[in-house]
Amino acid sequence: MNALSLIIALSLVTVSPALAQAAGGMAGMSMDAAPAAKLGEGVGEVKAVDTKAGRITLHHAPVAALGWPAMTMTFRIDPQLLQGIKPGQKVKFTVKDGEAPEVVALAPL
Ligand SMILES: [Cu+2]
Repeated sequence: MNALSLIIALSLVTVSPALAQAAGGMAGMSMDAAPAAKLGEGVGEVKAVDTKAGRITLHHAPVAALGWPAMTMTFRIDPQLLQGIKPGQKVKFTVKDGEAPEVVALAPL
């Protein structure tokens, strides 16, 4: 290998990661333009259900994916998910974060 081909080989090695980073940055920008709703999974105890209003109050354990500590809070929920759900039950749930967080999946433990 002569000196010129060594330089070409080295520059290929160093350019490739830079191209990969540029592609990653562009993907990140498109995410910012249309942010996806953040989902988190948790477990908790049902404190209250309001089928008419489509609300559930849960005392939930920390939700790591959303950075939430343990707390009691009321969520929006599709009333269909509340069938058979009663206060005192332990449940696992998936919540969609936002201005009014919504439980989008719910199952007894
Ligand atoms: Cu909470």
